[in-house]
Formats: sequence, C-alpha cells, structure tokens
Amino acid sequence: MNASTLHLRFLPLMSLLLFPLFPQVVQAVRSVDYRISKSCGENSKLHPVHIIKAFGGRSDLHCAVQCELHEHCTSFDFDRDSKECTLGLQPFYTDCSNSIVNGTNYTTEEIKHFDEVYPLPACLNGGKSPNGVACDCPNGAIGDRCERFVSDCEDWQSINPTESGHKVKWIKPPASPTPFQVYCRMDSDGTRLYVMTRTTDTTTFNRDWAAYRDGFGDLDGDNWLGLEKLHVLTAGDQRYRLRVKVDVLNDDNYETYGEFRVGDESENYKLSVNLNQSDPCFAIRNGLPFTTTDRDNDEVAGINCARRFGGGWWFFTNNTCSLYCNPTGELVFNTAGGNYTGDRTHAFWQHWAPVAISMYLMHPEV
Ligand SMILES: [Ca+2]
Repeated sequence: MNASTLHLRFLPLMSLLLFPLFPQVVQAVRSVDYRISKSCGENSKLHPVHIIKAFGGRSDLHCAVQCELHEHCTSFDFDRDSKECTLGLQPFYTDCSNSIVNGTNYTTEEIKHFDEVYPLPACLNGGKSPNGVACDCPNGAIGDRCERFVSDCEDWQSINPTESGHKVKWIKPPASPTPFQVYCRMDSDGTRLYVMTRTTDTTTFNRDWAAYRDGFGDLDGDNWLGLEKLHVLTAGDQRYRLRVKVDVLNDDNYETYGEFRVGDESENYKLSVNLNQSDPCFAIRNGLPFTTTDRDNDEVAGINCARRFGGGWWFFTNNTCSLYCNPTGELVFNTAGGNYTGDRTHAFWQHWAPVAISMYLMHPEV
C-alpha cells in the first residue's frame, strides 16, 4: 500500500443540517486534517510544537475519534505500523495530504458513531471511561484499555525511554494484589528501584515488625520500602540483583550481589541472595528470617539482635548476632574518614561507617 494518506475536511454546514438536534455533533464540527502516515515520510510529520499528544491507538478511526473528543485538535496522524496516534494543533501542509487510503472516506457521522461500528472493549483493570472512548486508568495501569500494569522501574523506563532522573512511580508486580509506589532512578547507569534510602539521621529505623513489613518514611527522602513489597517484587519470574551504596567521606562504595529474593510473611521474610564469595556481610547462609525489636526470629538464645543493635535486619544466628553490617542501625557518621568504629549499634557496612547508605534492586546485567 503506497498511497496511504487521506485528507478529509468535514463540512460544518452539512453536519448542522443533518444533525441540528445533537449538540455533541455541533460541538464536533470543525475542519480536521486526517492522515495515515505510513509512507508520508519524515518531512510530513507534525512539527513537535504542534503536537498535542501521541499515544498508542487502535485504528485510524479510533485516532479520529480521539481528535474529535479533544477540544483543540485540528489534525491527527495514525501510523498503521506502530499504531501511534498523534493529535495536532495545526493542519498538515504536505503533499501527502491529498491521497486517499483504499478509497475510504470517513464522514463525520461515521466517526461520531465509531462505537456502534467498531465497539470498543471495556476498560480493564478497573479503568473508567467517562466519555465512552478513552479510558482513565488506575494507578500503575497503562494502555488504550488499561490492559496491563507496569511491573517495576525498568518497565517504566522501557515505556518512556527518554525519561530520566528520580521519580516516585506506581507499579504493580505480577505477584502483588494491589499497585504501590516506589522510588525509581533512571539514568545511563541503569534503572534502580530503591529498597532503602538513608541520607539523614532524622528518620529512625528502630521500628517494629509492622513498620518493616509495610514500609515507612518518605519515598522522596529516607525510607524503607517494606518487606511485603520486596516479597511480591521478587516472588515472580523477574530477576533482581541487589546493590548497596555506602557513602563515606568523599567517596562512594558499592557492593553488588546476585539474585535477591525475600520470602513471604509466613516465612518471616527470609532472605535469599546469591553471594559474592568474599563478602562478609551477606556471607551467611541463605534462608535467614527477618528480626525486629518486637519479633525475635534470630536463633540467638536470650537475645533479640534487633533490640540489642537497633533497627531490623536478617540477623545471623550465632551467639553474637554475627554482625558484619547493620544498615538500619543509628546513622552516626565517623568524621575520621568513614571507617567503622566498632560500635555495632551504629549503621555500618563491612568496614565503612556511612554518611549515607542506600540499597536498590536492578535487573541482572545482560
Ligand atoms: Ca533471639
């Protein structure tokens, strides 16, 4: 199909005569340039400043309806290959604009009655359609019919490849019954989903089971995402590696671990992580349960490791709680250079005493 452009001008007077009693038709009457852009070439594209919005559409007619419904739309462009529908503020001026696709010509009333000719499927996943055409999707759902949820930060990045920076995003991992918000960082280093952020000493991490289960703090600031969210994120087929970023004086240190998973609450959110052979912090057996001040799941007799050292963590099960790291301990920066002082109630990771510490999930490197 070479000739792939249709130029259509609606006739206001005729429409008024045909449908004098229907205000929505009167409202819709205006001159619209209609084009299917398959072979029109780059020069015929709408100039970016004239684009109202571009989105995934269903068909040329569907795109036409979206234009009709938009107050300021005077032209639209539907790419039959990519299914992208672009609504424009200005008419098209190119030489593509006089050809006809398959001899088809759509009249205003055909477009207005698009729903009867091509009934749209219902909005999915709780989406609502006040105007009977476009769906308002619930948090985290995307698509013309809200047909799927965004599963994580990398999924957001794949949908908006040019998006960068730090953003709070709604996601719904497949194993999660409901959407929830996470803090994403999207840049050239890869896409990160934050598990924990600590940059100040104003948010205490000395909290109980419910707090560690449900998460606490401010997603834009210091926070713990929550064990239940970590469980549903890592319970499906998606693979994540865990990175720990330890900021000390004038330096950043990173530790990267292999596949990271967290069990469910009935398993006390047991840890599963592929270890770096030499790493002492996670160099402990897998399957450790989580312990908080009010939930002693470490097997150290007579001691609650969380209560002794502050915070909540997958404490080891020997007589000393076997601390090689305590990222949820009190954040006390050591001005001597960021080295661990030996006080295990302070936040530390291996031999570092952080001025800030964060943990985040990334997809495995390809
Ligand atoms: Ca104990």
